[in-house]
Amino acid sequence: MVQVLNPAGELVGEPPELSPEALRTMYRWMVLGRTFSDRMVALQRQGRMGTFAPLNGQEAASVGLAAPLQETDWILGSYREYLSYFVKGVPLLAVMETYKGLITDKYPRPARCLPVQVVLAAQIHHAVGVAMGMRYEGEPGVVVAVCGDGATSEGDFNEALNYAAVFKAPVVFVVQNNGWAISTPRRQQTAAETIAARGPAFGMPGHLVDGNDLLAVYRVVSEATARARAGDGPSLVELVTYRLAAHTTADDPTKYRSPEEVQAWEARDPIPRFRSYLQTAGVLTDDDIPRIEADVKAEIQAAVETLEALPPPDPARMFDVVFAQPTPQLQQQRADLLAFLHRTA
Ligand SMILES: Cc1ncc(C[n+]2csc(CCOP(=O)(O)OP(=O)(O)O)c2C)c(N)n1
Repeated sequence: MVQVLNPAGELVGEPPELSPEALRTMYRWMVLGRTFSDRMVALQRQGRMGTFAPLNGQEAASVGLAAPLQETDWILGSYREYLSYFVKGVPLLAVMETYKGLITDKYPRPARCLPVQVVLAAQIHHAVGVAMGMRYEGEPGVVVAVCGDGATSEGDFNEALNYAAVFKAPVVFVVQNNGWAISTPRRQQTAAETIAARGPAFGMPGHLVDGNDLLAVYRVVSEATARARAGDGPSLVELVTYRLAAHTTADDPTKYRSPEEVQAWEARDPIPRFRSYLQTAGVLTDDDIPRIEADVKAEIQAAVETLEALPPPDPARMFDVVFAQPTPQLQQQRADLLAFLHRTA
């Protein structure tokens, strides 16, 4: 398993070359991810947000897989990848709108992220499609396709990896192995020793990485994207991490896992690990820590205020964003809804 920092934050491997500024920025992203996740859960509990998937515990994985990317690269992820999306340039508001059940138009094209996917592993196929499209168009860039351990059992995941390896698509497949797929433990997902071990069977390298070690994730994803960029084909990267919170706000994890298991992973929390390393290295001062915390809270608060000041959505719009050319059935449904709203106004 690739590791650069041990759980105590001590250097045990070769760190990637990063400036103090870049290290501080990545720390800030991790804190923002945790704070955002907690705030979204609180908003949901207050009836101000829809069902939400917290990412607590997966901040190193989420930041480390996105931070090495270039502007021309894409990330296609699931409902738990929003922190990677923020790093890539998607605004907080786009994700908040999505989880509130609104149709968002706030994904900036230069961020190169497709809207978060809920259908497990569907984004893995799309990622290979985007990568092949870029190759045909002669565009630079690689695609990072992200999913959970549960999604690796989908046919889509396996078909996409097979195709990508055969055609040397410029893709990096990243699996956030957070131990659980709702209540299904990782050991019931595959009889393979590791998910990474399945890479060579598809004809691509497989890397097993400590997903709670930001520097290890950064280094391995950098190497895998460099390989894809050079035309040498895809890689499979397994990030071993843990979902410290519930699957979603609709889940109660105490029904299927022990407090001891959770406590053992809390001791491997990625944020204190990285913070301790940065403090020892003199990159983060005692003043920086509360300043960053206050700063991310203010950024999130501003986004919440913008979200809650938005005018109510136009109900007809949901029919307009399905197809470029709406089908007759959709047009009929749209007309029926508008007539109903008019009658009952
Ligand atoms: C095709 C499909 N089947 C089932 C579901 C229901 N479902 C939503 S999340 C989930 C578990 C996914 O686990 P994993 O891939 O490990 O990702 P995690 O939620 O742990 O990040 C399931 C079964 C779905 N969204 N899509």
